[in-house]
Amino acid sequence: MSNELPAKRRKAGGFFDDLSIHLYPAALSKIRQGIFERQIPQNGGQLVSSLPKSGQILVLIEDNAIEPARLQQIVRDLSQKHPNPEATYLGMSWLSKCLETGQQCLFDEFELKVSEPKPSESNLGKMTKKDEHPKESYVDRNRHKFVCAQSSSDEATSTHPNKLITDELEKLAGAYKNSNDQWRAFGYQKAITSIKNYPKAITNRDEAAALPNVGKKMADKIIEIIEQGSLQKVSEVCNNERMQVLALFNRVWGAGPKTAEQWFLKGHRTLEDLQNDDKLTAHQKVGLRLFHDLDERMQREECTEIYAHVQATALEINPNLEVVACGSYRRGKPTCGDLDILITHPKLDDDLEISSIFNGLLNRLRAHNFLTDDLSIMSEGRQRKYLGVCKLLKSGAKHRRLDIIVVPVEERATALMYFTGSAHFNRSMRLLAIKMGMSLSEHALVTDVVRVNKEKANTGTVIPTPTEASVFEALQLPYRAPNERNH
Ligand code: TTP
Ligand code: MG
Repeated sequence: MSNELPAKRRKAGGFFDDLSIHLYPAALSKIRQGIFERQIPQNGGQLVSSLPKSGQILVLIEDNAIEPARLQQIVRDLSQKHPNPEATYLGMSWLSKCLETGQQCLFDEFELKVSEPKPSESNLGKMTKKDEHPKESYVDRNRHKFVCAQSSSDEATSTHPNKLITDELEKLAGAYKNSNDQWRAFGYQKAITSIKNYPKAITNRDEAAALPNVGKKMADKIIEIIEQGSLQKVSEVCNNERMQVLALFNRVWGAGPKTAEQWFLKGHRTLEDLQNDDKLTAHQKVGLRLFHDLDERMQREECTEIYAHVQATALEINPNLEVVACGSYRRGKPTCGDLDILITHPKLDDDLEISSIFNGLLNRLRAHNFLTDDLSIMSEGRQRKYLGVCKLLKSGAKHRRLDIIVVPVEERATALMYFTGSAHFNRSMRLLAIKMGMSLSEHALVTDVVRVNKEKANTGTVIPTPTEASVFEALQLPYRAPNERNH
């Protein structure tokens, strides 16, 4: 407790609730430090002034305007001088993003991994034109480790030798995610990935504890699963009323862990209770009304029928349209949560024409009574996007989520990449692009982006990427077909 600032300064229920945070002072300006020291407790977090030897702690390190090599050095030194298996190192930009968005953002892309020192470490950093040793940059040496550099079919995912262990741990990770306990969910997820990547069946505690991201307590759990076939903690955590209600509420389309928690705190316990809540958003009302249909993943064959209907309707507008079913469908999954359809044509460049195709298609689908509920209709840059619900025109058909996006041809490949996913694959590719001094979005791959305080100070130069293969090529990655992107 001696590490903690007075409890009275902490506000319960904020988005940093339950997080113990240490602000590492190196490279952190006094002004930013002052702001963060006020904001963390105001939003429920606990500031810890020195690094504890054990226990969960988020160590935030300034990653703003700091040389990547220096940042790596700081993380490495810290982890050696203050070894704590439960410490998570994040860039300070995670904190800025949380404060900006008013929510606890995912740790994923902000995590600062501890890498082994390498002989040419002075060459760490972004690969830019100014790089003096471009042939051996940090990114070059580490590119193969990025998820987007690997085929998902290469991964030992479904049949790895420790599946019993990861299945059990995944139940806990899921329960923590549903209850907005991001920290625990993140810790379990990292351990699960590490176990999945281990090629042999784990047989003893030391072997388990030697795995990256597996601490002593996690190793004990692994041994319990090996010896007992299951983990007592799973039933303790998952079988209580709160967790079961949160798991149910998380399945309502339009609700996430935060909303689920708020509903629980209001006293709601069942879907009927929610129906009487007059504070539901329009999306949540649709999610609730169509709960049983939208909660179920569709069989691929049903997706094919929905796709065929949208495609045929679009081709009535213009037979040259390219209509691609993306998302999990394009990645070849046997079941899909929704259907994501991308539309363009080889000359589509005029904003009026983009809108006309978009509106014309929606009007036709509405006239067929195929679209039953609109969730959002938006413009994102030059792209037009529809999120809604459809139902096949046959008896017994169920309501299904449908997303349609119409894009100009110059954004075709990056939009196709984004909309095909998976989300994890996309995150990894965006991160690699950033490390290479570029920026990747559904709109374009851009180079020479200058960032000041993580904000883009210039918009950079768009790299022409007419095909998906050209996006991979520009990032110096081997091409991966959609069914290899199921990470
Ligand atoms: P989704 O339809 O949400 O995902 P999916 O099609 O992969 O899976 P599901 O079967 O559950 O529908 O989104 C479509 C794509 O959009 C997704 O594959 C990748 C991209 N995407 C992101 O990159 N980040 C995100 O947070 C989301 C929600 C989607
Ligand atoms: Mg989808």
